[in-house]
Amino acid sequence: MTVSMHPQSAPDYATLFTETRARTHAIVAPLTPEDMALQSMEDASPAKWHLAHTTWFFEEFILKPHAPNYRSPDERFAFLFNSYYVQAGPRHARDKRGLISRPGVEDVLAYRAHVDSQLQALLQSGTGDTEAIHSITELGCHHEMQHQELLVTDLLHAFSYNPLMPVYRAPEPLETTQEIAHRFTSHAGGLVEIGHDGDGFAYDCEGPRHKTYVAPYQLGNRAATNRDWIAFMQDGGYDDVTLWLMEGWVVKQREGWDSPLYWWLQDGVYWSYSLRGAQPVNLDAPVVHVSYYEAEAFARWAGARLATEAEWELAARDTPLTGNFLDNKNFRPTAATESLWGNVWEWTQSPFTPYPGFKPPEGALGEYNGKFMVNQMVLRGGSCATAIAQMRPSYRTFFYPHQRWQMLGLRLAKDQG
Ligand code: AVJ
Ligand code: FE
Repeated sequence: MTVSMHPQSAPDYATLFTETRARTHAIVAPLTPEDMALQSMEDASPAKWHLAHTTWFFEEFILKPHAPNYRSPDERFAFLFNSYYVQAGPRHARDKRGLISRPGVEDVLAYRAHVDSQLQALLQSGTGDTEAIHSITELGCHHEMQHQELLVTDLLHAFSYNPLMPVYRAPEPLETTQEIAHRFTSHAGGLVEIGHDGDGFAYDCEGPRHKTYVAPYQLGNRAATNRDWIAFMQDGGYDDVTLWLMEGWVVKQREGWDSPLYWWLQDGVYWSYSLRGAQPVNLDAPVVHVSYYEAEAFARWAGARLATEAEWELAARDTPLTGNFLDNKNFRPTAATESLWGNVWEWTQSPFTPYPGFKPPEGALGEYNGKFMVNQMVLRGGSCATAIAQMRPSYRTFFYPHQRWQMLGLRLAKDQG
């Protein structure tokens, strides 16, 4: 049976905008200006930059083209806060974002307030190309939600370099959790359709909806847990070349990986660092901060494989959308459940390539997803850093196979029979 997603009435764009912007502010509320300037690597950005870039997005793609007489508080911000849109003009070096001390946090917050009031006024006025204004407002809000997730993961990465191991949110007592036995559930597959069905918001890369053949398959009832991962480690998983893709083995050797990111061994017990501080690893929580290479080796060790994105999407359509998301404010995975959703993004074996018939939109916004369709892998399901409002069965995110700083985990799959 397929649970159809609630038919969407026209969203209230002003409310979506207000709520999305407010959630971003809530995430940075506990941070100091020094926290907000840190950039720990090229893949990660300072919190201050995320605040400004998401604001630039609304300014560049809505206010400049659609608000008569709009004036930016500083025309030079476009150079600093354009991420990668070549058609939107030149931009600052991505790996040097942490060197920008000015504008300071206060100036960036003033930039946000300016764009907030101008965009609200435009929405209230009901004038201009309202169809474009509404659809790009919605895109801008979903874009900002993606950056809320990046804010969380980039902050964790930056804090992880601090020997004091800062606590972003007070730790909770270790959960007493129960192990859920791992088992496989069977799925019929068949000639099916996947991709966005046109109802409600989706990114361009989620369509066109199209037919694909899925052989009968089995899917794990839960994500791989830290307990499972320690078994893999103790069985020599990180030292057994036969389990690894050649590329993965090279990266593992070079980086000296022998456990997930943010782990260490202390008096015979594995500990990890999260935004809740340093704590012993929760054995029943999904493993997180593993690369595609590690996830793929783990699956081979377990006598299984990673799911394809079609397999994942089919199963997700029958699963109610509940789980540990950003909205739950845990900022780390909690004990695995039998939901497919939340906690950790799950690596699939599917490359991030265009669906049949995909054409990126014209203009700079066509650079949003389409130009990244090589060498990255699709992940499904959302994580403890994802706003639940972003999730739907067709949602596909993507990362490079060596990356680990996002909330990345896995679920096992198998061929039927
Ligand atoms: C889809 C998560 C890979 O991190 O660059 C943010 C999200 N796109 N701004 C990324 C995104 C434009 C994107 N990922
Ligand atoms: Fe962005």
